[in-house]
Amino acid sequence: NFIKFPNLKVFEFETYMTEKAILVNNALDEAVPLQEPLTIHEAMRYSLLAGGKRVRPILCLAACDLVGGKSTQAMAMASSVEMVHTMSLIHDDLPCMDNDDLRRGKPTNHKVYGESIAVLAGDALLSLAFEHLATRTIGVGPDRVVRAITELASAVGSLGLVAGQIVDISSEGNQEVDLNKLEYIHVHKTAKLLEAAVVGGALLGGGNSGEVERVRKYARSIGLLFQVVDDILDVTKSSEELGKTAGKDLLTDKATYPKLMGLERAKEFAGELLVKAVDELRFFDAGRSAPLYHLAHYIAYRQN
Ligand code: GRG
Repeated sequence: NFIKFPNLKVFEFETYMTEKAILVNNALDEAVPLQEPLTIHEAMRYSLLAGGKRVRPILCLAACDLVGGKSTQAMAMASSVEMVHTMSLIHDDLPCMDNDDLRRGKPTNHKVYGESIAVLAGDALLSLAFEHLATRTIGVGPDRVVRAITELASAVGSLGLVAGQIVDISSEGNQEVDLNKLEYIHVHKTAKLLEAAVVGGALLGGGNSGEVERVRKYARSIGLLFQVVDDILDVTKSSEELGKTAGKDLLTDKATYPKLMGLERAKEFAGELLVKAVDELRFFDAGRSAPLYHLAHYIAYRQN
């Protein structure tokens, strides 16, 4: 629980995560009240409040704190990023995409509400995310709010999440996926939104352009790290479950880091990305950067 940071201050990471997750959950609960038309708001709340690690909103709040801002300044952005993340999960689970029955340990949105409502719940969350960021951000000038909106929009659109998803879909069953293409998919599907969360938090917290660009680099490394670790967990978890040396990753067509570079090299690559990310933090006050330092380690060493 207690990890020492260079200035010898003790930072209690689990408490930090729990406290921030509670703040985020309360903000999300308030942002999407149960109102008429009931079914759509129920469906939006079902997926939004279904748990989840809340990594993106917590990164957003931590980046705001890093540059000396108050958490309240970035709370609307933190909620908006989680709304976008949740809508992408709802749509990703649809029969026309991954056709998944379970998400966050519960039946997927379309399994409970049907496909039409699941599509609309995703659309409504995406729209609300931008309205919420534009109208509910407090204590920040309009120029910075517009820049945060721009970061989020570009992370989501046809050069962001959507780009990653389309390249992923069109690569299915394709044996030719190489490391460059795999990196493209992960950067767009995963890293872009993490980047928007961190950069948005720093912008709304009052960070200067040097600080914002440093946290952008930090975010790019942890975004890719998140996915490399996901791929490694896919192999190691399923190996444990199957009691075999090769996990499900090695049995399917899907391109992953362990498959393309070998498990050991993938672990080394994850280590390199972690070092690269935390290196960007040495320019900041050690106390203030402790949350982002520990979040990078959490992403690297998480078990789910
Ligand atoms: C954004 C307009 C728009 C459309 C969506 C479906 C789609 C296009 C994109 C798919 C994006 C996707 C599902 C990426 C995977 C991201 C990812 C790593 C999910 C898992 O994140 P965690 O582990 O999950 O943070 P929890 O449940 O903890 O939040």
